[in-house]
Amino acid sequence: MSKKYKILVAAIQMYGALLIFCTQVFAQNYDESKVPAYTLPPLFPSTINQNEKNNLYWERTRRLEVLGFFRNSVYGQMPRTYNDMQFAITNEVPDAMNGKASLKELAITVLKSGASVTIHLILFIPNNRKQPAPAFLLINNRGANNTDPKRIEKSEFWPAEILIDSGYAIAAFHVNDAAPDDSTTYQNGVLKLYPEQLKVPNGMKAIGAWAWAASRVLDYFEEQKDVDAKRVCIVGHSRGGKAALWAGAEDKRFAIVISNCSGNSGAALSRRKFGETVKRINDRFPYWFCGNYKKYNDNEASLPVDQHMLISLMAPRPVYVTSASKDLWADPKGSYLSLIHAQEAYALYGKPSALTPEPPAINTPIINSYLGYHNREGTHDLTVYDWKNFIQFANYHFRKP
Ligand code: GTR
Repeated sequence: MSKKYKILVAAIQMYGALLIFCTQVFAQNYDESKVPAYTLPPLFPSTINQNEKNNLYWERTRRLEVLGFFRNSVYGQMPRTYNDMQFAITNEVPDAMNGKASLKELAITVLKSGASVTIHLILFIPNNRKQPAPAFLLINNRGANNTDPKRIEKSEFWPAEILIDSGYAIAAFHVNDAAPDDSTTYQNGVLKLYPEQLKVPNGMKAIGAWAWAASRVLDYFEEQKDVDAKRVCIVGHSRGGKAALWAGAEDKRFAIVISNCSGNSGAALSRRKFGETVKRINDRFPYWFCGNYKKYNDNEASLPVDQHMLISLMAPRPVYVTSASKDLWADPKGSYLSLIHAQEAYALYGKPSALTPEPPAINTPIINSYLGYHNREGTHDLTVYDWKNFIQFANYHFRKP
């Protein structure tokens, strides 16, 4: 091949790659007037009698059906069997944070059929307490430096001191322990216990594994006396926020569910196709959701669910959703609309919501409500502003002064 010809081929290849990149980056819609007309799947099918639309029917029948749709079409199955689980304390500091907190670092190891997975937990518990402390558990999808147990590095992503000063225990584990956040290695975690999941189109993938791990931390909380396992708030940001919602849907023991900037396949309605879409997320992160989810690429209207139904699965437990004003990729309006449409499920339990028909102004949180929300000024992140509102929300629901 001549040199000139090689240069020409390379140039054509580069041009092609640039074209694909541009169509991907600029193809998404950020224009509200271009949101397509859509019909959301109803909470109850139209065949249901009016007098069956109650919380008993929801709880015993319809909720399970909706949960099944999410398992089969979006997040995959949530296997529950294992042979053994072991909790080993690997480090303990009774007078951390100038004596305000006790630090416990733990290895939670789950064993099944000769395979094992270990989730490392970092936990600070307030020392000034008369009873087991309510807690926040973060699914950490960013660097481990954000949850520094030595507190040399203090990150807004996990402002542990603020939580301790507010009377809460604060815990975190890293997603990579449960499923490395990588398309080639995500199997090297929880899925070692459940390799059969990799062979089926509705099998668990990374987000399912992260949610699974959050439940094992809750198993640990149920075994000890420092943290009140009945008052645990599960928190996640972005991809971690998607996992937090899925954990809350699968595991009713999470008392409060908090999704920060979770966007597409998290809190935002998929059918709006605003910002990130189902196709974009599946193309870029094929290992997050089950194989079947790819059937809905550019085909959201066929999904048996939309994300308001994921929020509905939490009812009657409190849910707090956030957006950031400049994070249009995660569709702030679509996230708020999910909450609005989930109100129907909360109404079945007589749980009021203080949501206004239109999204609230930037930096105007809705706290005193079973469905809470704020749209923070700024970009895609988890900040002290967000955490302070989570604390207010938990204080309100746990009736703390
Ligand atoms: C983006 C992805 C989002 C969100 C985000 C994050 O690249 O498109 O769905 O999960 O990453 O986790 O920060």
